[in-house]
This record gives sequence, structure tokens and C-alpha cells, in this order.
Amino acid sequence: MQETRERVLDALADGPVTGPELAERLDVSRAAVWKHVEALREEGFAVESGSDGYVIDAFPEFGGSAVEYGLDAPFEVEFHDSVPSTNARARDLAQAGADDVVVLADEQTGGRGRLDREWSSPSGGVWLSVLTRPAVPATHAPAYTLAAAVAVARAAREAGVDARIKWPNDVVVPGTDDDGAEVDRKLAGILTEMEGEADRVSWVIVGIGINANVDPDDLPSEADPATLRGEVGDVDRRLFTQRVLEEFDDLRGDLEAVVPAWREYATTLGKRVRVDTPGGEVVGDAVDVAFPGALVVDTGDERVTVTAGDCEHLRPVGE
Ligand code: BT5
Repeated sequence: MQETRERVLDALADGPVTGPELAERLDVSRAAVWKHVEALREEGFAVESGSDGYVIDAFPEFGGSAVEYGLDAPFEVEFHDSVPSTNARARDLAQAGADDVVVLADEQTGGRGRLDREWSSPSGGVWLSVLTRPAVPATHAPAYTLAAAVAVARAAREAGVDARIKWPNDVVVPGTDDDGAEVDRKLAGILTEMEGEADRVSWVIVGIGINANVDPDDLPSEADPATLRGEVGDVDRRLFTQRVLEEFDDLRGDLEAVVPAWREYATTLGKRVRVDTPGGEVVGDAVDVAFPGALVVDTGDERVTVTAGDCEHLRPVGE
């Protein structure tokens, strides 16, 4: 069952609705309704009480309730102005038994990439972690990384950005460097963590970091980052976050659809690649992606299926 606050918000979104009607519909006291309305006002919602009842006249630009307001996905959103890492916070929530919660922050002070690398997260970005408990085996977890990449790519494309996906976890914008060589500039990264046993996931946390309304100069230059601000100007972060969560929610309900969707935006397929895997280096042509998220590399001698690693796009031989 949804939290009362979310149900109050949903009812107000369909407004106008009177306090007594709300209390009856949600089966809570009128004092409880009033408390929730006051809390929403404190968060920046302009809840007006007219002759027909409460209506929302204006809502905050960004934040937990702002993202939940009108969101077509069943997530509760916990917002922080600043937090060390949304993934770390989501882990705490997972230990406490939470499910379908999104931790969202304007800024992270200790954002993490894979292999404990730093993820730079200045104010103005969209830094979030989705905590979910799917009834799938642990081996399916990589599909959630791919699903998140597709969700971000779709939201970015809707915003007018030529977003592509570089295996396994980068959403990139194609560009050229000073010498005119093709480069992928990283717009977003994904860090998926999981706990469970072989036959059943206990929880999955999909951490998604999107360089939204931030200056490329505020990000590590050696990372060759792209930002939505730099590509198309500032976006409405509330709507953008909602679109990412809605797309992700659709895809997690239909994991078989993830790989075909991923192929549509893939920049890695057809490229010559070098993948640093825990078992050594694999060099060859990236020919496909297989469920739940493995890269198939043709080395010339054989086809190798790589399930994890850092992938570098190489220039074709002769270029
Ligand atoms: C990733 O790691 O791409 C995963 C990033 C996940 C970040 C999200 S934000 C919400 C959630 N909470 C967290 O604490 N993390 C997740 P990886 O593939 O290892 O890439 C890391 C590398 O990207 C770094 O070593 C830098 O070179 C580069 N980098 C760091 N910050 C960047 C940024 N904002 N934009 C582009 N590149 C960046």
C-alpha cells in the first residue's frame, strides 16, 4: 500500500478535494490530512483551499514529492539536498527492508563509480538510486544496468540529446576531440549493486548518475564528460527524472525487452574493442549483446562472451 503522503498527493493531483472527503477516502483522521497538507506546503507545494476543496496551484521544481507528483511509476522518492552517496543510503534502506524506493540527491559528496572509483556529483545533477526487490535469479542482475542505460538514453533523446549507450554502463554523446577523432563523452554512468543468493535476488540497487544542469567545467576533464546543460541547455529535472523512472519501471517489468532496446542505441556494436575483464584482456569486434547483458566479442579466432569489464573502443585497423 502506498504511503499516506503519496495518496494525499495523488488525490490532490486529481483535485479539487475537500479535507473531509480526503480523510474518508484515505481512511485517516481530518487532523492527519491537515498534517500532510501542511507538510506538502513546507516542501513548496502551493496547496490552496477553495470553495470546492484543496487544489495544487504550484509545486516545487525538484525534490521528493515534486518527482512523485504525477509520476507514473510506483516509487517512493526520498530526496536529499546533499548526501555522501545515494547508493550508500539505499543500502541502509535495503537493510531496513525497504522496497521500490528511490533515493535522489541534488549533490553527492562521496559519489562512487565502479571498482570504488570517484563519481563527481556537483549540485544540479540527477543523482539517484532505485532500490527494488525483483523475483529473479542473481544472474539476471546485469539486465537492470542495461535497463537503466536505456531509460536514461530515452529520456535524454526526448530532451533532444543524441544519447547512445557504451557497453556496459555508460550513456554517452558522440563528439570529436581536438584532432578530429571520434570520442564518446560520458553523460551518465550506472552502478548496480545486489545482494541475494544464486536462485533469488534479495535486493538490487541501480545507481544512476546523470550530468544534468551542471557545467562540464565542474566535472573531471580527463573523463571527457557531457552534460545536458552543455548539449541542450538546462532541463526540467523533475520531468527528466520522472521519465527515467517511468522508462526504467516499464523495462524492469519486461526484462526480455531490455536487450533489443539496448541494441537500438548501442554505440559499441560493430566497433573494435578492448575489454579489461577480471579474467584478462579481450580484443576483437563487438558483435552483439546477449541477455542479461553480456558483450559478445569476435576475436578472429572465436566468439567470447564477456559478462563484466571496462570496455575501450579502439580505432578500426588502418585508420
Ligand atoms: C560509473 O562508474 O560510471 C558509475 C557511476 C554511478 C554514479 C551514480 S550517482 C548515483 C549513485 N550513487 C553513487 O554513489 N553512485 C551512483 P565507472 O564506469 O567506474 O566510471 C567512473 C569514472 O568516470 C571515473 O573514474 C571518472 O573518470 C569518470 N567520471 C567521474 N565523474 C564523472 C561525471 N560526473 N561524468 C562523467 N564522467 C565521470
